Amino acid sequence: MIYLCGIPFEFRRDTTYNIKDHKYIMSDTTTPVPAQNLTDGMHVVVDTLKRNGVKVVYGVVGIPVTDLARHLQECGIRYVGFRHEQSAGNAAAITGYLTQKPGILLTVSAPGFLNGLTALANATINGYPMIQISGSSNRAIIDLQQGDYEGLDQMNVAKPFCKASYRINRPEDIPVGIARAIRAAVSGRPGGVYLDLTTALLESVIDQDVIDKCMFVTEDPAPAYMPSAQSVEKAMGLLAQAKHPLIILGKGASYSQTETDIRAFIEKTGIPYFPMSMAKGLLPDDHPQCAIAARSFALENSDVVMLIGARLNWLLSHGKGKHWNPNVKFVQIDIDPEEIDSNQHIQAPIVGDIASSMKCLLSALEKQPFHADTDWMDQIKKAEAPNVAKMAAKLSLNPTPMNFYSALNAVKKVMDKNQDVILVNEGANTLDDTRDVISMQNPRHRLDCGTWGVMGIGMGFAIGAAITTGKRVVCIEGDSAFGFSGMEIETICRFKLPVTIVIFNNGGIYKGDCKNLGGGSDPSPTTLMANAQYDKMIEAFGGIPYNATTPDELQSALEAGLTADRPTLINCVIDPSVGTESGHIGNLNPKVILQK
Ligand code: ADP
Ligand code: TZD
Ligand code: MG
Repeated sequence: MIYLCGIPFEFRRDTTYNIKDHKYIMSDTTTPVPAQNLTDGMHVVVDTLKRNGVKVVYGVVGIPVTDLARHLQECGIRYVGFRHEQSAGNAAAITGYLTQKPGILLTVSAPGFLNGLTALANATINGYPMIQISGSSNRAIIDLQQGDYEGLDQMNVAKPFCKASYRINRPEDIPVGIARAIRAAVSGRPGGVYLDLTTALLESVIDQDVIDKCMFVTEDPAPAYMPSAQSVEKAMGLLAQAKHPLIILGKGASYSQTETDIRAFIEKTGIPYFPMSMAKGLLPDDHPQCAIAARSFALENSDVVMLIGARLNWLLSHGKGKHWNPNVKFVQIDIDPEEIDSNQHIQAPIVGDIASSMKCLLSALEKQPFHADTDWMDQIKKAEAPNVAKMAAKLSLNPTPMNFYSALNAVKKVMDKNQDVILVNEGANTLDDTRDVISMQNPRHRLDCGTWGVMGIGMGFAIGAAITTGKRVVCIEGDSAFGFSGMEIETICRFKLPVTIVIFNNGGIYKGDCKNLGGGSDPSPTTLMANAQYDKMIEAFGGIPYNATTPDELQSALEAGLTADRPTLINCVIDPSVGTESGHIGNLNPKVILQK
């Protein structure tokens, strides 16, 4: 430090590549700059995130981002430290889904980055906006593959797994780099973005005046995308003429937070609808036009299906096959023009954001009202009746040990009285049966494995949802599914989050009573420990443990969990013999002829 006229001055340092040391280094320039006017890349990153409205960052620290996390806290951004980057990434992804703003994941270089990448890819596949910000090591050494500490060409590795992958190399590019990341994450179809911050960038020193001149906040990062008037008109014509119209709501509709207009359109047209898994609750599941209990009948018999934020992917058997009327015509509202015709010919595409599109549809309906034939709704209700009776019969049984349905019957009693609780759900049977049994009454209250059917979202989603909404969260977890993110119960306890975890412990992946076909003493590929006491795990961190072997015990443990002042974990003992291989999607397994 030097003093000129009593004012402390420092030499400004710029990032340059030093050939002798094979390193990016800070080289002193000859221009003295007042020390109070200097800043560094790390502070500029934090400042830019704050100005862009980032409230929470999820991550795991280490070289070179530990101080970055400290500065986040220092400037009032909440930092939630996890035990594994994948869970932190899942928390960021679900924050994006719930808020329409990108959730932020912070990771260290190479292995930390890769641990987070699964969550980034999952976010991209599902349309959750998030940004994975990762520290990275020395570019010169990485590019020549000379073996740096945690060296990896992260920006290029990330590219196939996200919407966009950027690296910021100069501190004056930080505002524009973060703006590009935010826009890429939330505009169009939302998704994951990777942002690479080198150590050299984080420690680069720059005049605050220079930064002030290039600093800005993104304006309207997800602009409205109006559909064309002709596309709306064509869709309305098709729907008005349909004898058996049907609306399918997907998680794009939930994401768009357009439930009021969607409900108005459904009620004014009298068209039956059903929600995809995470769209449950967008309209209450007990809505009189909800056809969820007659899903197959509705699909087989509909002549015009309108998809609102739902893709014709494997979850809808690609819009063809025995589940579909072969002559069905489609209306599809989607923000992504490339989604149209991706599986089936879409006769009436509406390319636009759902909020704008629903407004246009409602005003078209005002001008030319129509109402679906009420006989069609009656047919659906008739088709529903035997399915509802079948489910009631399943729920009424009380076997020992519990099966999925008797356990879920107990969960249902509690959830029906606590409709504002957010439900996180993963597993195979545990996923499918919970979706069928537990009705949702509020939008964005059911968070699950999504498009990939991925295991491991449980604790990350629970933490992200609890932090973002402040609401209580109940996780219904298969025993295998829980294992993927189970260590995060320490994070849940450390942050004192209102989370209750119910583990459906049937001792295995799908079921717990499978045999080793080789006859040896090793457990079978699907076997886990049926006698595992998962409840003991939460005791280690000061949470409240429960063990439930009957529906009554489960019900009272869950009720207690929902009013407890600490996180709770219920080990729910399920008969190891009752699960179905792969839950409801066993048909996707390769068909081979078993020898035994
Ligand atoms: P689900 O699994 O519930 O069927 P998908 O994730 O397959 O839902 O589909 C969601 C669709 O919604 C995606 O094709 C996506 O492009 C679209 N989408 C997401 N947000 C919007 C929005 N705001 N406006 C229009 N379409 C959207
Ligand atoms: N790994 C990842 C990341 N995702 C996956 N979907 C799987 C593996 C394969 N898998 C499923 O598709 S479901 C499942 C696995 C391992 C677990 C099912 O067992 P569970 O649930 O205990 O969670 P049930 O109730 O016993 O069926
Ligand atoms: Mg299981």
